[in-house]
Amino acid sequence: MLEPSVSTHKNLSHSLGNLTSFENTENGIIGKTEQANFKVLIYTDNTVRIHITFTDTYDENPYSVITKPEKTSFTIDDNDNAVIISLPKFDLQITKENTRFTFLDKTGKVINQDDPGFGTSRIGEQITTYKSLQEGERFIGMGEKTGPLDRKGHGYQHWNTDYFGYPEEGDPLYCSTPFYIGVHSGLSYGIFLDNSHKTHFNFGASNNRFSSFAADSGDMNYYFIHDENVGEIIKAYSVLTGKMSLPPLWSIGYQQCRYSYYPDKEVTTLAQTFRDKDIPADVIVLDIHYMEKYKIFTWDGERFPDPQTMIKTLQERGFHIVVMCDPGIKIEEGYGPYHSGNDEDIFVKYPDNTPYSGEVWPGWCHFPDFTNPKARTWWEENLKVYTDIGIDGFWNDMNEIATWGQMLPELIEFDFDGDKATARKGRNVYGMQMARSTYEGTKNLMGNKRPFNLTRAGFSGIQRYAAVWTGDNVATDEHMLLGVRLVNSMGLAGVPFAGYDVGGFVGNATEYLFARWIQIGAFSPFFRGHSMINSRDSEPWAYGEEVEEISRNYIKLRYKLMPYIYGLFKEAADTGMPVVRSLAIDYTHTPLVYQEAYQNQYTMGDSILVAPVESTKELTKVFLPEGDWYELFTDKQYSGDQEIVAECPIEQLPLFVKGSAILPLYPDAGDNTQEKGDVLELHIYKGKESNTFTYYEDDGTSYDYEQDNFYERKIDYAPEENVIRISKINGKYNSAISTLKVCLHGFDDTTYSQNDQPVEAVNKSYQFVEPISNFDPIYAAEEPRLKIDSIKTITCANSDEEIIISW
Ligand code: NBV
Repeated sequence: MLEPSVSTHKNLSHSLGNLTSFENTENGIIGKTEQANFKVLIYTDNTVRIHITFTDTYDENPYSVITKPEKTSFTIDDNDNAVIISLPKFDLQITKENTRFTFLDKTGKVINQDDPGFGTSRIGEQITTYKSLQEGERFIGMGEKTGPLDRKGHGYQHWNTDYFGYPEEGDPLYCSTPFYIGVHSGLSYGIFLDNSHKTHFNFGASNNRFSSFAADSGDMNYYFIHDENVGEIIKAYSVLTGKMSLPPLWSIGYQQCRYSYYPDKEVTTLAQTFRDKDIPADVIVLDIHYMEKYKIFTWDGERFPDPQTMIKTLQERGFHIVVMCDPGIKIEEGYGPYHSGNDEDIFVKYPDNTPYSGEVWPGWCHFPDFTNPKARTWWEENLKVYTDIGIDGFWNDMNEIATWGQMLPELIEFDFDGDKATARKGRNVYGMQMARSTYEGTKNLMGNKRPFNLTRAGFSGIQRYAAVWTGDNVATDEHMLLGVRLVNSMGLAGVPFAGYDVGGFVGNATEYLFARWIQIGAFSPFFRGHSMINSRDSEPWAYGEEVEEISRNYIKLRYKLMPYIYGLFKEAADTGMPVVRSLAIDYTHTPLVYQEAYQNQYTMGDSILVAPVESTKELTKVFLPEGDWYELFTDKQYSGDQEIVAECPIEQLPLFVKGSAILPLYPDAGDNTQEKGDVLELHIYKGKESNTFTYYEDDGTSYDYEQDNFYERKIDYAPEENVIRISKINGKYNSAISTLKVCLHGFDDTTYSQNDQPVEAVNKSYQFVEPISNFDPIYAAEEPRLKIDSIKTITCANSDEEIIISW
């Protein structure tokens, strides 16, 4: 084999060359190589930024990273061969020959290192960093990317793209988050390439030597994160790019959408049908047909003569309305936003200063330049037509920018907050800046109310402004499972609030496909049924009685679990930890997690394991990772670290609860998220590890929680002490919960006490879901299958005092 040597060819690829000088700065070093300039900036104990330019200036993306380097203790050692920067969590070694970067853990193990032959180099304007593949290395994350959980052997691009009915390996899709996590030898690290140009990632695809990341232009500007585990890496990335703000509670209830519900009568009837059929729901979404000829900020006067009254009626029935807001502004004499947009000069332009026109739903349109602060203010002013009549949910579609022909000219120019950029740099952040304008604008307009915002396109940091859904999926089993992977992958990339079109957007779902999708969707952060124009009806009752019962059961289960789910959203808002977690987060170094058969499994929080399965299967293999597990519906116990065969007839999604789990639940949840009842059940599953969960409640709609107006109780389960502690109340919100029921799963028959007084632990059977009608006569005489024979229930008044249950 030829020994690697540094390329000396002219005009082919150019590498950094030797390190020629460097100096210490407050936050790291700045240095020069024979070919380039670079900076190393230490952000926190676990995060360092490497910024390399082949020019004399540094190119920045002002939109993603919201933090500055913190005061962190580090040392710099300059020896003959290398500069070594030691951070609390890892060391960075920069060789003087060829300027190669190697990251080592505190025991000296290589976490990540430049390919010795290539390091960082450029081909023309394109700049790439090559990393040696490590033994057994896997790659996860990258957000909305198709393909397997372990991305080893695959390559991807980030270039926001409208991809109708994308195939199973289709790439790139709508939303770009150039952040991945590498794992090997018991170690994990994250790399975020902070460059909004088109980027390319290669995880050992068509080569067995390197992984690489490249940008078509701009600088090599990446953040390297290393910490104990994947969760800490996601949190560190969320420190850099920001966290989602706590969404309104109603937005995590069930949302019903289609392209499109109209006229108003259909919308109100739809809402009433949910109530009549006793299927909880919080939201109805209005797609493009509510507008007059698809013109944003207008209403079709025939279909919706009096939107204000319609919205009021729906609100009285406990519904919120989300409206579609596309970016295209129709070029039409007499259309207000077209004139005001022109007058205020806020449209995206060609270099000759004429506005760019692209064709989309309303016809030929101009597009607000959301990277211009003036355009953001203009957008906010226009959104007032919605907020004035009580609309509190918004949906940003087509913001890649999608236009007929799908060839957004690269020469169009964006303001880029005063630092002009062409579409080559601006395209990937356009959707995110639209989401920002919508979120910040409606937040200002709505006073103390939290808006909900959903977007299709986005870039790293999008979580600060919107939930993201996976666009135009297809009604097939494969797409259902792909959607799960996409959402899990978005969780790995700092976007906790994500979901897919339940039932599939393109095509027609079969009865059982819809049933399965609703079951899985009930365990997705964003939960919305949606389908394409001219497809079959796709509401929970549109697929026959059996599927209607299944849908009701699982939607109700979601509402019962709302205190658990809302608690996870609060955690996500506080830390960036995703609501749904690929098993690769908590069981990173367990190879079975990455196997094709198990790669779609995930946990909601860390306690409920969901095993998504096709609609056609009645039995499926499930991998239970280490720990003790209970089947949710029956309490059947399993020890972990084993593959099992689980039953999954159509009414049953395989769901498991981890030993030591604490699940708060509203047994009397009603029509929507406002109706919680006054009982809180705390389901505790006997296990070996101690565990804590914080029950969190607030008014669900306002920002008062920022002023302590919340209700919080910490629940601790300490098996080694035989005790469950429910802390005193924290916060000043007045909860309507008057009764606490502690429901013990797998606990022994023994004497239980509450605050040292003996207390009765009543044995009861329990059902998480209603038995479905007997569609099959064979089961006619049978007891419900999905039933727990006995749990022990201790009922306590919800007093302010600490409650201690012991045995
Ligand atoms: O607004 C219509 C649709 C919408 O229903 C869908 O969810 C988006 O992804 N939209 C795309 C535009 C056209 C789709 C063919």
